[in-house]
Amino acid sequence: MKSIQEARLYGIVDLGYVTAENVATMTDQLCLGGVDVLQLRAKKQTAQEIERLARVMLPITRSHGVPLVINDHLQVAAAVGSEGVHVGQDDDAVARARAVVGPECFVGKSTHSLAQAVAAQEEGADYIGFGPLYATGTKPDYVPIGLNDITEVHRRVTLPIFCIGGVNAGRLDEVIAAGARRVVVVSAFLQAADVSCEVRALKQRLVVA
Ligand code: TZP
Ligand code: MG
Repeated sequence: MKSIQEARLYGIVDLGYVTAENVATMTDQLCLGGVDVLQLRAKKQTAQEIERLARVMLPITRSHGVPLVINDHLQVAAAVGSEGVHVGQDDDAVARARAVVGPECFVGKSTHSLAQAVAAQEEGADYIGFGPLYATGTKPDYVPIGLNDITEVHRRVTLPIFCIGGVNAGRLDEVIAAGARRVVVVSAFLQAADVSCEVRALKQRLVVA
């Protein structure tokens, strides 16, 4: 199983783009392409349905050695024994998440500013998401933070930092040039004509960077 510390490319199976019927195929394609970690993000589904989908994904992610992260739902993460759980600024605190999911499960946190990134590290998160860098339909209500703080966040935060929000193949070079070492890609992968090909191509450019 890959660790979150060594991960560079983070994919998300977001039910805003993927139907429940396609979750297994999409999971397999993303893992085949080479994502290092994969999240299940389902904003409109019930906890029961999310647990069902997580149980569909887990045998696939595990067969590829890819850790599965459950977004928002601590109880689901605990019930299925996922490798990770992810909380946002308005969700449970990291300590609360850890109390529910146990010591084996890593905890990630979304951050939208330098101050939030530093606070997440102090709170004890295992990794952070940092963004949205660009405006994105996947998280439409957020003001993009741009690329200017990427270098500084890497100075102040020693945790793995996954830059997120509007990242795609066309923007990867400028995101890396701004100081990013790890990225999350959602819609650009889920909407690709050939998902595993898109992942593989982007991963190659990230790994050498
Ligand atoms: N958090 C910050 S931006 C974002 C999340 C979940 C969405 C990223 O999706 P995309 O499609 O890669 O812009
Ligand atoms: Mg959340």
